[in-house]
Amino acid sequence: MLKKRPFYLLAICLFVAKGCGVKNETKEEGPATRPNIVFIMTDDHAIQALSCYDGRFNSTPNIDRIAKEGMLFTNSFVTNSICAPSRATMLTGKFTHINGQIDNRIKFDSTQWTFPMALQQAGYQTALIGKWHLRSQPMGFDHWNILPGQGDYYNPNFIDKNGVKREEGYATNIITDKAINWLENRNGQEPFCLLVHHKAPHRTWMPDTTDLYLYDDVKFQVPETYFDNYENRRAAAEQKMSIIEDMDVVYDLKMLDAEEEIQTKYRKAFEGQYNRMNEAQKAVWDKKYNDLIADFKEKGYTGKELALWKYQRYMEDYLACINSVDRNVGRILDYLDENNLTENTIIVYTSDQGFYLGEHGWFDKRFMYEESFKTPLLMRLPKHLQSTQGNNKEHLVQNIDYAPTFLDYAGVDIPNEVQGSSLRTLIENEKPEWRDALYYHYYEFPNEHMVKRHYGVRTDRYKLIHFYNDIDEWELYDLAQDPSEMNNLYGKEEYNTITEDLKQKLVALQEEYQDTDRSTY
Ligand code: SGN
Ligand code: CA
Repeated sequence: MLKKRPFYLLAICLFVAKGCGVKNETKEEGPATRPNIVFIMTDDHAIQALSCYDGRFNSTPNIDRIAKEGMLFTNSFVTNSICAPSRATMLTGKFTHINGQIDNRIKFDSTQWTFPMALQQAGYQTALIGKWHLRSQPMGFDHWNILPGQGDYYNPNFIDKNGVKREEGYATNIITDKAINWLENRNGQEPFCLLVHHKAPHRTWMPDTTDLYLYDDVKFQVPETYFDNYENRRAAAEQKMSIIEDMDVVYDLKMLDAEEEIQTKYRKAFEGQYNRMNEAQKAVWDKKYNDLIADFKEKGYTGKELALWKYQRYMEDYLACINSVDRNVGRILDYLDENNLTENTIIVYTSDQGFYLGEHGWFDKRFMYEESFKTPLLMRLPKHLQSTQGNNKEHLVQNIDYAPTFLDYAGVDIPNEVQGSSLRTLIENEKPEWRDALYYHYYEFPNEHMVKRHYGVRTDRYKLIHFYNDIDEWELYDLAQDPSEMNNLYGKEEYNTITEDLKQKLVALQEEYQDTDRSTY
């Protein structure tokens, strides 16, 4: 267990005036107003699609600014790589078997303790805008305005305390407008915590009309593992998230031809999304896609050619959605600058998990392999809280750590049940005491994409995974030698000692995180 308490005692003394938003003074730091928090989260944003992590595909100058002026966490992970479980993990600082949200199908118990609730009780103004996806009514927020379920890209419905309302425009822009509007009209006396949670760049990757032509002339580098044959990896072989096999030409890749000659399984479903657009939006959209559709029909791709065409088409739309996110993050940063808020605001950018951009031939997430186990994490602190320890943080951090970090900086006590640790420990200590291994547990099987249930452990070098339920398969990877996780070493004699060590670590983590009820796995 990590030691995470020492400075809370001091913090509690400083903030005895809990609940009435009193400003505090400390001798070392001058006026120590409690910092505001702006927590921006996107949905399915792969670290491969952020230029501060990976320069291959796109440029995200506004998001990168958070890392440039703050910190980039290069080993940031989730506990359970799927939407609702990740959101519940962040809100509670607990693994999903503890907060109950083990998959997307369950309704979140929003009466349980969450960090927004704790901040609200401590006098923070709290707001949530955008995707929620937890089914229950949000609690702990003075203001909330959310998308129903996954939400729509064009002219989306929003729900608030008064009901449902359709709003004209593009989701990423509207969510940002609403966030800025809330900032503009908030009570300027107390600190605030604002959660800006985008739908983008979630499937079906519908770009804003202004971004449609962005990648027209770009040919994206196809990942080396695109034509993976999944040798020695049964769970990987049995998934249904392959770009080649499972990505729908109409639903995912927008080949909705007016002649209705392209008939696919999900054509009707995409028609529903297309028909949300108004006539003006449709006109701009059609101008772009009609040419592509005509070309696609004429070429009549099959086999490998089709597989490669699909990859390029997917990347174009996915990255165009991210361009809108980047532009809108820029708007928030500008607002904070222009209103003298930057110097007392913690800004965090993350995603609910990572994503596959063709690695192993996939889209989607769920697996404990690196692309979906990792998630972006960028954090900019007010100057007086910034570390002198350098920009990149390489420690193994996880989304259970966000809640305790926010509370720590806000000077609010962290309940013992919280399983994560405050990142402040990493930021302020040269040699922090920190975890040397991560635990992971994914449950949503059988369901869409058919990723088997699994749990595992990852150290800075090795990863051990156990797939269970309808199979019983172990996988072991040496990430230093095989970062793409193609070579399953489990069962090889020369790795027996390493395997045994990892199994011990795994059991220790299951005990530490109280995931020992074997009847559930
Ligand atoms: C939807 C998507 C899936 C995706 C899940 C979970 N299909 O069901 O591709 O894996 O959401 O995503 S779609 O046809 O509705 O686009 S999550 O981010 O919400 O967990
Ligand atoms: Ca997601």
